[in-house]
Amino acid sequence: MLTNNLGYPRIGSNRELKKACEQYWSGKTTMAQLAQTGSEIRRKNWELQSEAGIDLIPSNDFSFYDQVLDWSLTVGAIPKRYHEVIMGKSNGELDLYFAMARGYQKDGLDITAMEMTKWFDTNYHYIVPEFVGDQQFKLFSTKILDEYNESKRLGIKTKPVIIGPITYLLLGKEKEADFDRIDLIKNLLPVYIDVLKKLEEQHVEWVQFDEPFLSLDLREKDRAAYTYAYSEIRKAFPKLKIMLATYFGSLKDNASLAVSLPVTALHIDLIRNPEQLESILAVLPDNVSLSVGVVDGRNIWKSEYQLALQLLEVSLSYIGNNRLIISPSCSLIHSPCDLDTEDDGTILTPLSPEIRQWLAFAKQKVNEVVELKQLLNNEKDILPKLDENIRCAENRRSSTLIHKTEVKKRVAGISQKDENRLNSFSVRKDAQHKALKLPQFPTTTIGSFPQTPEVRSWRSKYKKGDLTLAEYDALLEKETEETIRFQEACGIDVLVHGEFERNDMVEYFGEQLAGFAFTRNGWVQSYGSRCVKPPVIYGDVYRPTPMTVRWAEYAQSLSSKWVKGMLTGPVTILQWSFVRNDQPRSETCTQIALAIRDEVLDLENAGIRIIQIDEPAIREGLPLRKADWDGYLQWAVRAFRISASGVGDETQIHTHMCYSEFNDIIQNIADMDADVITIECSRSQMELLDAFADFKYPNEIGPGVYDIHSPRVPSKNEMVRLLEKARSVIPAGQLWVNPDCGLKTRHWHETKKALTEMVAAAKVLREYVEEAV
Ligand code: THG
Ligand code: ZN
Repeated sequence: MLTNNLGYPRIGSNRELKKACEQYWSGKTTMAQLAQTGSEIRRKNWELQSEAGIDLIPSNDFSFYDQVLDWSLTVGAIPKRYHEVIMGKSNGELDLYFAMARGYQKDGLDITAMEMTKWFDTNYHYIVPEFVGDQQFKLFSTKILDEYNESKRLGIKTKPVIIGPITYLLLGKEKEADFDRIDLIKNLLPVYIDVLKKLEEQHVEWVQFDEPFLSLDLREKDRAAYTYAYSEIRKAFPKLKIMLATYFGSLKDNASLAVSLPVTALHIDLIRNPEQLESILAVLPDNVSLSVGVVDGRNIWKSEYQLALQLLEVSLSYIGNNRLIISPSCSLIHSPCDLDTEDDGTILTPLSPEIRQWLAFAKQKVNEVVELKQLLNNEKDILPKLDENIRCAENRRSSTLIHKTEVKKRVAGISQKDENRLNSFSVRKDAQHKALKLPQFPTTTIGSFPQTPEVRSWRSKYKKGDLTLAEYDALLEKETEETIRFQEACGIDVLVHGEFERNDMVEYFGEQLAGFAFTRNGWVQSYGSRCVKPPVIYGDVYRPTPMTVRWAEYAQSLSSKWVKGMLTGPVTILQWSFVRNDQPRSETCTQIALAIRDEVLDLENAGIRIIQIDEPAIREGLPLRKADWDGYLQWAVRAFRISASGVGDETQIHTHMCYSEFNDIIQNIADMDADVITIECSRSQMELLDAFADFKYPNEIGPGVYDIHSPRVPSKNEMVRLLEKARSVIPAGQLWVNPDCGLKTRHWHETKKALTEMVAAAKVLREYVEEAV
C-alpha cells in the first residue's frame, strides 16, 4: 500500500511566490533571487511531504506562473510572436516564459499575452496553448528534469508530474482554421518520449500523467488518440511506472478506455464521484494499481475517516494491499496551504475554534492520507486519531452553528410567485422608461472604480486598528463623492458609487452574511501571482442586516442622477466560496438567493431604482459533462430569479457577466430575465453579440465597448465603430453603452480618459439615430 500526492500548493504558506514574482516583474529583484525563492518553496514542500510519510511525492508541480504554460515551454509550443523576446537576452527562458504569460512591452516590442481560461470547473486559470496546423514540437525547457534532479539532491526521490498528451492538446486552441489539434498527437509524442528518456536516464521510477479529460465528454477520435499515445509510450518504456491521473469527475463512458490503457496505476476521484469505485474495481486489470482519491483536494473540510475507510476497505477487498494507493482526490493547489498559519501569534484568525476543528488545508490533508494508511494497517497508537476524527465529525453534525430552522423553512416555502417578476419585460420596460427617463444608448459602468494603493492602505490600517471606523468611513465617503462628481462631469447617465469599501466582492458579502466564516491566510492561487481567499460557507445562510444600503443611499444622496445599487449574485457567491459538503450546492445557493433578495428589497425601499446583481461565474459553474447541464442551469437560474424578483416593475434589474461564450446557454441567460445585461465582448470585436442577435434576445443589453483588462485607452471612434457593429445586430432601443468589466484594477488617469471617450461615442450614436428618425 502506498501513499501518494498529486500536487502541492506552490504559492508558499505566506504567499512568498506571489511576492517574489511581483518584485521580479517590477525590476526590484534579480532572476537569481526569484529562482532562490522557487527552490526554497520546493524544498519545503518536498520535505513536508516526505516527513509526513508520503511515498509518491510530486515534482514539477511547482510553477512560477502556470503548469500548462510550463508544459508548453517543455514541448516547445512557443507562438512565433515571442521568438524575438529571447534574442540576446540574459534571462532568456524566464523572460520568454513571463512574456507568454503576461505580454511584453519593452525594447520597442509590444507583444500580447497568451489567453487564459478556467481550469475545468475550478477558480484556477491556465494559459491556453496555441497551435497552428503545421505545429512542430521539440524539447525546449528542461524544468521537469531540473526539478527531479533537485529533489534527488535533497535525498527525496520524486514522481514528476506531466500533463498528459491528450489533455495537453485538448486544453489548447487552434489558431488557424482547418485542422483538429488532436491530430497533432503524432508530432507531439516524440517530445514526450524524449522527456521520458531523459527522466529514465536519471533513474526515475514513477511518473504521473494528468489526464482529467478522461472524466469529460470525449469524441471517438480523442479516445483513439488516448489508445495510440499510451501504447506508444508503453512500447518505448516497458518498465516505467506510469500513474494515469483523472479527477474532477467520473470516468463513466470512458471507464473501459481508461482501464484499457497500459499504465501501472489509475487514479480516480472518489470525492466527486464515490459511486464510480465499484464499477472501476470490477473492470480493473489485475496488473493495474488503483489510486483512490479519498481526501478532498479542493475543499477545506477535514476528511471523515469512517467514510474514507469504507471506500478503502472495499478497494482492499477487490485488489488487495499491493495494488492500493491512497491519495487526495486531485492536486492540492486548490486548497489553502496550512491551517496552522491561521494563528501566527500576531493577527488573530477570524476562525472560531469550533469551526477550525472541522477544517484541513493542504498540509493537514497530506497527514490525513498517511493516517488513513495507518488506520487501514491497524498500526499501533493510531486509534486515538480515529477517535478524534470521529469526535470532530460528530461535533460538526450536531453543532448549533449550522442549522437554522427559520432558514430551512423559508427555503421550503418559496413559491412560484417569488421566482417571477410581477409583469413581463415588455410591461416593465415601459414602466422603467417612464420612471427613469434615460436617453437612448444610456451610458454606465460595471460598478467598481480604481482601487488605488491609497484605498487599500486605508482598509489595511482600519483592519489593524490604525484608523478608527469613523476615520475610515470619512475617507471612503470622500473617495465616493469624488467618484460621483467625476461621473457627473463626464456625462455618464447611470452612476455607481465605486465600491471603495469592498475588498474581493465575494469576501465582502460573505463577511456580512450569517453562515460564512473567514480565514486570515487561506489563500488559493487564481492565476499567476494572483490569489483569492474564498470564504467558508459552513452553515445555513441568511442576512442579519443590510449590507450595501448605507453606501448606495449615501451615493444617491449626492446626485440627482440615478445611482445603481451593486450586488453579487447567489451563483457567483457560491461558486467562489468553499461550500458545505453536508447538503447539495443548490440548497446553499437558494439560501444565498434569499439573502440577496432581502438586500435588493432594502435597496428598493431606500430609493435605489436600478440594482445590478452580478453573475460573472454563472457560466463557469456549468458541470463538466453536458448531461448534467440542465440540472445545474435550472437551480442556478432559479436562484438568480429569486434574488431579483421581489421588486416592482419600475425598478430596473441589471446583471453583468464576464468570460462570455454565451452561445450554449443563451436561453438560460434570457430565462434569468434581468432587464439589462452587460457583457464582456470588446476583445472579440462584438462577435459575442451574435449569440444574442441570433436568439433575438428580448431584454436590454450593454455589450462592453472597451477592454478594461488592458491599460490601453480606446478612442471615441473605435467605440463608435463597435457600437455601430452592435447596432447592426441589436435594435438601437435595446442597447446600453459601458466598459466590459469593473474598473478596480485600472488607474484613474486611464479610467477618466477612457470613460470620457466612451460618453462621447454614445453621443455620436445618439445624433445619428435621431437624424435617422
Ligand atoms: N473574485 C473571486 N474569484 C475570482 C475573481 C474575483 N475568480 C475569477 C477572477 N475574478 C479571477 N481574477 C482575479 C483578479 C484579481 C485578483 C484575484 C483574482 C487579485 N487578488 C489579490 C492579489 O493576489 O494580490 C488579492 C486579493 C485582494 O487584494 O483583495 O488581485 O474577483 N473570488
Ligand atoms: Zn466582468
